[in-house]
Amino acid sequence: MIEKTLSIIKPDAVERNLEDKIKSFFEENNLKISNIKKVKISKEEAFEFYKVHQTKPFYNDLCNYLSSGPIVVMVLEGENAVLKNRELMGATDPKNAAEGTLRKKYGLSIDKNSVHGSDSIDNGKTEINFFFK
Ligand code: IDP
Ligand code: MG
Repeated sequence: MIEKTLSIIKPDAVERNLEDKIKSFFEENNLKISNIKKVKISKEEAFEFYKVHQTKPFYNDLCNYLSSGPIVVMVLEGENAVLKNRELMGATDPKNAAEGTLRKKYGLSIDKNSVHGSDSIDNGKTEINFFFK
């Protein structure tokens, strides 16, 4: 099934100029970038975006981090895009990410793990709508 999912290139990766490499990696793996923009969000917006994590001990740091610098938000489209993107990203903690995944290649730590990806079709819709109204 052709799906859409939201991908974010997080501040650590934008700062290291990894934008083009990450975009090419998605395209080489048959995920089309159908919408893209670079933005800087406020801490309040980060709180809203990550509200599913509001009870977690790392919520405040996570929201500080996502709002700390420019990010690139993208809609990825393709066959099984949600799961495909999760596979290309790798595990949340780069230490556990499989060889060849984005987080293995570029992630610095569990918080500076370079990319975000929606974890379900429904959350993908909500997240796409958050950035591309
Ligand atoms: P995901 O990004 O792989 O979907 P989630 O569990 O949804 O992982 O967590 C969202 C983000 O919160 C992660 O990408 C990571 O940056 C951060 N995070 C998750 N778990 C921890 C933790 O235990 N300590 C610090 N940051 C965390
Ligand atoms: Mg998640």
